[in-house]
Amino acid sequence: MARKKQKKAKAASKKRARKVVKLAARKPAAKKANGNGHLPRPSSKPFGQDGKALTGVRILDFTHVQSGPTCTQLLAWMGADVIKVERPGVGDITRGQLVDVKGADSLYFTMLNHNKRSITIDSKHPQGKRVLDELIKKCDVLVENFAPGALDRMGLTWEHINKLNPRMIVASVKGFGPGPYEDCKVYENVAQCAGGSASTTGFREGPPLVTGAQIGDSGTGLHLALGIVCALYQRNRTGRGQKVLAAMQDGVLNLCRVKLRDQQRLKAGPLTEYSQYGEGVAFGAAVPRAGNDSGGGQPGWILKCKGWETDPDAYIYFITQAPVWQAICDLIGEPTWKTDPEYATPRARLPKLKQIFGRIEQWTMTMTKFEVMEKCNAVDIPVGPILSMKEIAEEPSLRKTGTVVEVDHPTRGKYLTVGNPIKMSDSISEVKRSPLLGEHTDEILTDVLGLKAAVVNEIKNSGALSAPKKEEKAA
Ligand code: CAO
Repeated sequence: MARKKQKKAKAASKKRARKVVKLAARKPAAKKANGNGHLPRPSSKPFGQDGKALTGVRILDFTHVQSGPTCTQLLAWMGADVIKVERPGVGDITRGQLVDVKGADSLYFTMLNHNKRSITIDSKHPQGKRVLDELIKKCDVLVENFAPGALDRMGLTWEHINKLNPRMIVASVKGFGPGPYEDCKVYENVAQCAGGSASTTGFREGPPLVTGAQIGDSGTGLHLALGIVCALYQRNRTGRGQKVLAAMQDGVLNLCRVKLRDQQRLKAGPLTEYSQYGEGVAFGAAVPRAGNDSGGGQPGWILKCKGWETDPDAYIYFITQAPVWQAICDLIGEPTWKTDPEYATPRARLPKLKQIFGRIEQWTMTMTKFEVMEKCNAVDIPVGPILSMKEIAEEPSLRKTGTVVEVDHPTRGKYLTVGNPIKMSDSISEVKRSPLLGEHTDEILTDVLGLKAAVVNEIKNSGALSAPKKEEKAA
């Protein structure tokens, strides 16, 4: 009986083994375009030499000013063919804003529109509409950040686009999502204020502050770029496009989520990591401005360094992280604080943060911010030197990684820009100059739409690609 059982078990295990062998021997999936479970065989080309992440994706870029262009610039760096549609004669309004070199596109424009092609089309001209319809059929994504309703007024409703090209993704930045403010025009600082950033930035005693980081515009552009890439991925499975919306208020709020966290924590008592707690100032109904307090559980503050009297950036952000408290005490010459119950634990230090940072500042003021950084990093104390834009522009390591790049431009000459901050080992970005207004109009009509020279001329003669003449404008 036992032998019979043994035999049976042996046979079963043999069967299992055969099964495993069979699975392992299965041929690798044939090279298919894409899709779940059908990944192509790993490329045999060296990393960085098999196209870019978004090679083959074509974007119809209707963006202007900052939020939308940030998004499409990122997609262009990732390899998408971005066709920027601009109003004839005028173009993106930023071409002529904050001009520093007369007659040349501004840095505002050039630094937000790298690696794109430009075509001028009057989107309200019947012939211009026809060209746009053809481009919609040839593109994968339409990105826009017009005022609410403007795209519809051009006749480019979702229904119209979806009918022409059901695979097209229509991505928009708007100031607000659906609701009471959905029709409002919005700029950067409006979004910072409406998204909760301004009310939580600045000092308690002062007014709300906007930040230098363009979290409303560039932040929302980043959100939209992620939405587009996800929609492209989903399209691999569903075969259809979709609408993608990134509202600036939502984007800012997403970046301020720690403040909504604190709003809810208020119910449980004062926010002990805010220096206001240590100063004995009562909390109100809403999250207060926290000055330079750290947003996390590690108390921090900005401290003066040597030269602060004349250099507005001779400061350092100092974090009194609990695991390195002993090292901090040794560095600043307060070794007794390591064991003194008044200072030894994070809880005991909370009500005394102002005094403690005052003492640390006496020490940081004896050195430059870079010397403080060197001393602190040697013992794992996290600190952040306040770097000026001048220092950042001159920093060799940022030039080396391509985060700060020098670009040549035919009308303005050489200028510095911020390159792609996302580094990928198999999709390497090169920063190409921004296009001149309408620089690629002919190229796009012939290469992308395949139009013959005679047809291109006919469209040109119709006035759909050029600025209306003065008398037409006046009429
Ligand atoms: N051909 C013909 N007309 C064109 C055109 C083209 N190629 N490109 C744009 N236009 C027209 C639009 O159709 C619109 O006309 P209508 O109002 O008659 O429909 C007109 O130009 C103006 O567009 P707009 O309203 O978008 O531009 P604006 O300067 O008045 O407003 C902004 C700018 C940014 C406030 C608004 O676009 C907006 O709120 N966008 C959404 C939020 C956003 O992205 N804000 C960030 C801006 S960066 O700080």
